[in-house]
Amino acid sequence: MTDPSSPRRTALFRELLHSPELEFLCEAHNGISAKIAEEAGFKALWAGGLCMSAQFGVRDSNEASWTQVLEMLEFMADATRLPIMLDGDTGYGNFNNVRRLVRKLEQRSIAAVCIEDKLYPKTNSFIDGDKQELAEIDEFCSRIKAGKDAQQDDDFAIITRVEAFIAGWGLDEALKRAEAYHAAGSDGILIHSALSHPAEVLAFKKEWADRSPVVIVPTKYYSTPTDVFREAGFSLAIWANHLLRAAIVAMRDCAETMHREQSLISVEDRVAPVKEIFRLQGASELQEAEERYLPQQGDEARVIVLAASRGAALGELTATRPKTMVEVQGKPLLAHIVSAYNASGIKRLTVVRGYAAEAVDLQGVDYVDNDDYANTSELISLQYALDADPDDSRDLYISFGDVIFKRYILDSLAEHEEDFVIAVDTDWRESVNRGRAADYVSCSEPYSRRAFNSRVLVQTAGEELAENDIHGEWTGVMRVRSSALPLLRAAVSAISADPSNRKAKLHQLLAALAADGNDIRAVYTTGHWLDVDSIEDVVAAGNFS
Ligand code: SPV
Ligand code: MG
Repeated sequence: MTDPSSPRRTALFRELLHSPELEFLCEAHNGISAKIAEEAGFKALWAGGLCMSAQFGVRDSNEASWTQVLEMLEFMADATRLPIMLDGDTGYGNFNNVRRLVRKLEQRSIAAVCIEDKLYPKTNSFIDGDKQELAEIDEFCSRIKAGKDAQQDDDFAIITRVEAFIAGWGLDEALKRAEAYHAAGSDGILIHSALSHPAEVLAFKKEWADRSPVVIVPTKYYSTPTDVFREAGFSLAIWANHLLRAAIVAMRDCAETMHREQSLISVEDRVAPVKEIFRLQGASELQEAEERYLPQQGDEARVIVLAASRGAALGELTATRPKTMVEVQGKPLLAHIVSAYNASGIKRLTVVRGYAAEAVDLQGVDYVDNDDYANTSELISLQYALDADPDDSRDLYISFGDVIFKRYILDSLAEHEEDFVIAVDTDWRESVNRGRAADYVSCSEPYSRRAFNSRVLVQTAGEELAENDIHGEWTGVMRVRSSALPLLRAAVSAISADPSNRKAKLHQLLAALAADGNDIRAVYTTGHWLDVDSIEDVVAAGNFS
């Protein structure tokens, strides 16, 4: 959106055009080059046809459509506050195309357009210029008149480019044309020359005097001292293609070096730091906007991972490290757990360590130590973590340090609104058959296709439930709404207050919460998680995918 406090770009451009000083326009061909030219101090930009088409990788022969050019201009206008003059080639057609072009340029805050007296499709003036056909004077004047009639903003400028010298005609033809264009309403004349000295443009300026501002493009007569242009009284000089030419040299050098050396070592210091790209893009503004518009960190969930136990059944594997650091598929269980949460966008994890705490050293997570791990169990570890962080502003996930799971389990817990949500595996019989300790749950209804859609609540939980009452096995992943965290803290404290509960497990907490009438939503899943209690489990985890 245009900042109403900033001056209109059309007015700025008109000021430059009529300023008594020689002013300069720098070529730009996309958003970032426009920004770079602005930061260098230029007061206006030239969106040149040569460079705009070249950056698309096509020829300066109207191969890029005018709407493709328009789209790029929009990026350029957004990237800077500078007035931009479009090199509008021949106006992309006749009077009708010019008036539509002018309307579209004004809609995109472009300050001026330059049109040249040739025919569509045009050819660059430096390619066989003397073979190029000029437009009929009257027909070209109709383009100028239609463009001027179309503009809504009185300050929008139409500069007309006289190609008489380029096409091999002399000064008289140039002057005749300039006179006609001036009479048709042109705001200034761009007099172009392909000579390596400024004789043609100086001769024109001398005769033209100050009938209207005169613009030059000294690409070919670059060695002329700028004071010569000043003294002659030119209005604007356009450095028409130099940013692109600079970029070509730099890009080629970089590409060739990387290809040759198969390494970045020698290019790193010769290229802009990535941070510089961010700055030019205005990345910091987006960060500020995110703070203003997006829910803040406080809304993001956090995780407590209970990882204090050794897992003695794993024998040698846990001689010097706890179960959570046993490796499966090349990394510790804990790293799998952290990855699953991170992949769901949850970055704040607190890991409760106990046995061989020093061996639990993953980066990027916080640690709380349960030094009494030998005499306590899951519930007391949870209490340590809750006590260490009184912040109840985010939802909480509780996870066992020896349970790995597919990320979708987290996503399915997040879908439900209840204060407590747990994932319950319907494939529980295997655990019963193998006689292993598991957190069984009894629910308001067993798993069925119908239960998939209904609100299944946990009625109780325990390791010793009667087989008839079991509907599933808790996977060890639980979600607690932030609003229910005070309730969770109270339930944990109530259980731990009884010294006989030092070894309480979390199924006891689930049972107590359910018994108190709290809704614990059970989300049925089948498989896709694994707890590691034995050597066979470690082997099975190797195939977990
Ligand atoms: C351009 O920059 O596209 C121009 C100037 O029109 S010139 O290439 O010299 O024709
Ligand atoms: Mg051009």
